[in-house]
Amino acid sequence: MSSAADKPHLGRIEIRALLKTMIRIRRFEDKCAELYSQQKIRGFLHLYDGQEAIAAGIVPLLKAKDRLVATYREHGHALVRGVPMGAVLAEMFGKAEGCAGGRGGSMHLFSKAHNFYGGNAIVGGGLPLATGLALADRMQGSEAVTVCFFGEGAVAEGEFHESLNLASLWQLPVLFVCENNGYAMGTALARSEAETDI
Ligand SMILES: Cc1ncc(C[n+]2csc(CCOP(=O)(O)OP(=O)(O)O)c2C)c(N)n1
Repeated sequence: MSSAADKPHLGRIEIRALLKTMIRIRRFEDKCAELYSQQKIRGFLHLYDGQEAIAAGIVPLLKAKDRLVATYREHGHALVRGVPMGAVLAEMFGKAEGCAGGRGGSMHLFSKAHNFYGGNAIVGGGLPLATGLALADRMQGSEAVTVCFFGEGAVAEGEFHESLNLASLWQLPVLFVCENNGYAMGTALARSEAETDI
């Protein structure tokens, strides 16, 4: 049970900054949707509408050395992490100036300079990647933390259980963030998961 005292107390400046970040993501997604319907962006395009608060709230808390792993719904995470908007958009167009050299597209944004490890199209695929990054940091004596965003659809994958087990067993510096939007793409939670209390 959480009480009012447990809730974070944000001032006007912090609240405005959070809202500004959320609106920046939404405006970007709106533009992507427009360009996609004009067939200027090709391939797949998964938007982050309605989930902006998650990236806006968590990503700014990371330090530069920390690492971020996301899913194919990752435009917002990349923007908040500081990947330049032009480099993200160029990636959608498959241009060499894109953050992944134009080879990844919407689902595979990547930026070593920002410790941004995707953009992963495989559901659950980011979890072992994040666990491995955290293990590498541990072995190298780094204090970096890896944050791994994933959808609740990944909970049905074996990789989810393997990754959380190892991360817990070895006490690895990885933070798993489940973005539960109630649907694994078009499949409602109760139709795909025996346990709906994610
Ligand atoms: C290993 C794997 N199995 C199946 C798919 C096909 N697939 C694409 S999205 C999706 C649902 C993912 O749901 P969730 O993780 O909750 O993400 P969201 O609904 O937010 O997109 C599936 C099954 C895939 N990309 N990878």
